[in-house]
Amino acid sequence: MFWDQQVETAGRTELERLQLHRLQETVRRVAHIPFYKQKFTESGLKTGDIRSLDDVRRLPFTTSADLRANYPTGMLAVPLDDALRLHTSSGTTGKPKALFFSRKDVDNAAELCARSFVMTGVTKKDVFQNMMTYGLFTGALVTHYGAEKVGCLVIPAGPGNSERQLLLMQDFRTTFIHVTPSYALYLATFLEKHGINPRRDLALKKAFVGAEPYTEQTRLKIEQGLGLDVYNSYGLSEMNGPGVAFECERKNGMHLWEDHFLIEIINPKTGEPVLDGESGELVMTTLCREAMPLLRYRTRDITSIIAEPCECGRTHRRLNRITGRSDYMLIVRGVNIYPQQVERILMSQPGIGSNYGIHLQVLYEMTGRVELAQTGFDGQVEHLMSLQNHLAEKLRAEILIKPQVRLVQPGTLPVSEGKAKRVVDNRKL
Ligand code: DLL
Repeated sequence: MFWDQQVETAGRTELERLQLHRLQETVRRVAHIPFYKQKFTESGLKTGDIRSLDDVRRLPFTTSADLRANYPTGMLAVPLDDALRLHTSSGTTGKPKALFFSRKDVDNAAELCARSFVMTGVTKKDVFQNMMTYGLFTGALVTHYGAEKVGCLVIPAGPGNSERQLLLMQDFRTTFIHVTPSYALYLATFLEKHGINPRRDLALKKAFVGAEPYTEQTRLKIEQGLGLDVYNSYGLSEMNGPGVAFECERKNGMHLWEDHFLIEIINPKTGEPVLDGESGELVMTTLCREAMPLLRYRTRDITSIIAEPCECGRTHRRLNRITGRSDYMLIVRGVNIYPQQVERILMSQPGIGSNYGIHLQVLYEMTGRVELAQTGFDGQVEHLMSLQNHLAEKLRAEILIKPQVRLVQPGTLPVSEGKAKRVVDNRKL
């Protein structure tokens, strides 16, 4: 199923020609923004110097620190009057990033979400319960308008309040949801606790899951717990929010909409491109954004490109699952660890629930608090001890250091409504 078959299946040559044209336009559009003007002057770059897609490497990088430094309106490419919507992205420290959308940007963002939904078989007959947070966060509004474009009935539920979610899903026969992995797992446990068998009692068919990294094991756990198909949904506020890259029906990598974004994968340390298929940091240049175009934005997300054509017929290349952020990597006893490595082990272990946290208190110690599954504890302390040990050993094999593992009762670790905070790092480094 296609929303815009011509664009989604355009030949590579045609797609690249369009990209170059849009890149040249974008460079012209940003040239008067003081931040870019100064960068161009420093490197001696003239707007006419971009003659091929490879010339993108002559353009300066943009970082989230640059967006913060130019807060609130320093990166605007249009008069404020032409901005229609503001979103922000808060990140971990300091000022938020202000992200402006023109009327066309709002429409394009919805268009890409419509494409993304339809490629998994969504039609206007579907009922969409949006469990992302409504507000300054892009996660809910952007997909809301995308699903309305398709003609779905949209229920702007937001996250949390699982009793109400259940009621809405039952009464309005919700067929698909958009949700964070952490809330999806929580919801699955909630349904189990309330004796709801989703396949029998609900009409759910699909969940678009994103806004946070998660593993293939977590996908399976959500699919089993909610009785539906999970499709990976990737995006970032700087690039419209959700709808940047989504999975098609094959569930094998996310098609990144290359008519709207030019992508590079670089070595985060050197800034140089990595070889095709190798893992590195995703860098993106907007090709259609009017209000706030960005050149070579450093996403910090670690992934790789799947260059092989997809069986679905779409020509837009796929991204592999995000395996971590270059700035979320933990270093414990000199070993580099991504939280996803821990998650992969935990989620494939029988008896283990859905919630966990990683705590770093003192320099050389890592503690994992892990919830048991509802049926995970048979009352025998020795079984608990042996499961703790078993997990610690499995983790050691993966991350090369042996953490302390503490198993806790199901439902006792904090659940966040927005993005989950899995890692608490209180080390004084
Ligand atoms: O999270 C936009 C979004 C909302 C995407 C809903 C998908 C669904 P930000 O708050 O700016 O925007 O955070 C963007 O979240 O750089 C990734 O690190 C992470 N992220 C988003 N989607 C995924 C995903 C939204 N599917 C940051 N897998 C990104 C892994 C993801 N990480």
